[in-house]
This record gives sequence, C-alpha cells and structure tokens, in this order.
Amino acid sequence: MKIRFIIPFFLLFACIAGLPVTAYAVPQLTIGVAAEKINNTARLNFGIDNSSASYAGVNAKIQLPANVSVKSVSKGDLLSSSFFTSHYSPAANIITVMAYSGAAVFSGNGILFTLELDTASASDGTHSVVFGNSSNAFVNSRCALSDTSGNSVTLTQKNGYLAVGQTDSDNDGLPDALEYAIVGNYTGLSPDDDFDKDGRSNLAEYLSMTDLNNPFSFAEIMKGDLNNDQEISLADTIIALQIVTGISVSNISSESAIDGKKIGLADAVYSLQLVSDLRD
Ligand SMILES: [Ca+2]
Ligand SMILES: [Ca+2]
Ligand SMILES: [Ca+2]
Repeated sequence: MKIRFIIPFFLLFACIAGLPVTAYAVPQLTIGVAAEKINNTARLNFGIDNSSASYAGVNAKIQLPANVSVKSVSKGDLLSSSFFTSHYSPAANIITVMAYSGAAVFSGNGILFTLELDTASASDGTHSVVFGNSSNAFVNSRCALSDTSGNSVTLTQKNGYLAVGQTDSDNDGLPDALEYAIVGNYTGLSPDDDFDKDGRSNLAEYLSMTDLNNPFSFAEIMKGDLNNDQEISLADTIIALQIVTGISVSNISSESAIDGKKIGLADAVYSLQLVSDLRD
C-alpha cells in the first residue's frame, strides 16, 4: 500500500474509534543548566519545549538555591514583543515571572527569559532550581501556561540545575559541578563534544555562559575572540601567538578561530590589525 493511502485510512479509523485526530505534544516548561563562571556569575534560562500550540502567557514562580541571588532578568527570543514583568523576593529567594504575549501569541520552542545570577555566596556543588509545586508557597503552579482564551494548558515542568564551583577533576576545562549536572559524574562530559547538538561545543558553551543542555541556548561566535570575552583585543593576539609557538593555553575553543577549526598565525594577525585599526 502506498504511503499516501495509509494516512487517510488512519484518519478514518481514528475518527471511528473516537481518537483525537489532533495530537499535540505536551508542552514542557523548562529550567536549564547554568554553571558559575567569571565574577561568580551564571546565566540560567527558562524556556518552553515541545509546544505545538500557541500560548497567551506564562506565570511561574521559581525557587532559587540558597545564597544565590538575581542580578538581572532579560527577555528571551520568544518574548521579543510581549508584556513581561518579574518580581524577586530575596527573603524567600523566589522569583515570579509573568509574560503575556497579547495579540502576538508566542509558540514553539525557545527561551522565554534569562536570569543572571550572583553565585558568590553559594556553596560548591550542584543545586536544584525548581518550579513552585505547593499551593501555599507558590500560586498558579499547575497552570503556568494559558492559551489564547485564557484557559490553562496541560504541561509538564522540568526543573534545572545550577553548578557552582571551579574544581575540575579531569582538568578538561569543564568544572566538576557542571559535568555532574549534565551526566551525573565528574568526568563523563567531553569539552569537544556538542551535547545538545546546537553547533557549539560543550566548552564553548561553558565559556560563553550558555546552556550546554539546551539547543536553543547558544552564543553567536565572534571570529577571532579566542578567549570568548565578547571583544577582540591584544589578549586574543597573545593567545594565538602562544598556541602557534606550542605553548599550551587552557579553556580556549577553536570554534572562534578565523577558519572555525584551528587557531593559527592568521588569528594573531587578524586581532592585531583590528586593535591597530588597520582593518574594519
Ligand atoms: Ca572537568
Ligand atoms: Ca552545544
Ligand atoms: Ca546550547
């Protein structure tokens, strides 16, 4: 039987059997994985996965780990034209976020917002970050999403992790707490692999403070920015020259090389020309 006949037969059978013909995936509210990086800072993403309907809004409370505070909240790609507000209660360490899309419904997979966190006072290790799930502490936890008619939408909620501490048992550039948060041990994550298949290596994502367990979280690569600090400077020239002369430099990802593969003399020349205003 040809495939084009199979589908109508299935639909007919489904109607007779009373099965729902439109099978939407259950949307998932997600909290990502964030790792402490420079200046005791981490960026944690809140997103929607697997949604195949449109949503008018989200209303959720999130419990942060002890001694972690919110520095800032920024809208993600799904909320470019939406109403958005948040309230942080330091005493309870809970952040409440309400985001409503108005006429322009948001749908699909992606990031709703990002929290920039201060992890300076948190204890080393892997901490859970959870959605509210008890009515006395958290409101609206079971209907965090509503549809365009204001009705609550069935969804699942996936909590996240915050990895604090720079101890690195296998000396591969990925801290123990981060490896543990993703694979459950201190050595199982390879810096050169791309765990979430978004085109950025695990090490590159750690360096740019994006979520290496979320394909919708990644940073644009700035060619020549070898140390991933979002600017081209003499520091990049020095790193390139060190690598060319065989000096080992840690925590550098070759994805930011000019050719995207291998750091070489061309990278040193490129950053030097930019710094010297010899090229645009
Ligand atoms: Ca490691
Ligand atoms: Ca990745
Ligand atoms: Ca990612």
